[in-house]
Amino acid sequence: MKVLCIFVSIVLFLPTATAFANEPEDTIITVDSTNLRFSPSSVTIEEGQTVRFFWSGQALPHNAVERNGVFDSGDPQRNVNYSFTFERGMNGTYEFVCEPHESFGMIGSITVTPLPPEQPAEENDTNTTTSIGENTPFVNSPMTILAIFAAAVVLRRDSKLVKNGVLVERKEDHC
Ligand SMILES: [Cu+2]
Repeated sequence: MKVLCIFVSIVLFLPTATAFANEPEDTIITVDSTNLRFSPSSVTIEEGQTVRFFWSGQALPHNAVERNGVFDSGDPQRNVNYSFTFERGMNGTYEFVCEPHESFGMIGSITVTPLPPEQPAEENDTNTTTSIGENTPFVNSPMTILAIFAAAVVLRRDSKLVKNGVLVERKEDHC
């Protein structure tokens, strides 16, 4: 029961905690001072992250078109603010060009790395107590430590209930 309590608490806290801690800024690609290059011209992001093509007041109109049509900022313009999010499963390398200036080498690439596979909840059920300590990538997050602390509080509250012999069934409802 204790193990279940810890497990449920962590599962409830963790998704929001990690999403908050790792929430990425958009990766911005603009045009450099030569007017004929993307800057940066190659970026690496993770699945789920967003690339934003952003420039304003350019001397020349530009666009960003992925070679296979995965994204397309539209007609070349001096002011562009166009975002594209690479969803889970879209890992790979994407080459894009500025159509009017492709022949001048205005080409870029985006490498999207895969996220680790989503773990089914049952996997952790039996050895949650030991895996908390060993799972260092998660423990790094302050929010995770908070979640574990919250789990400990829940745990203490539950054992009090058991000690007093009060409403064991309500304890289960709680968890
Ligand atoms: Cu261009």
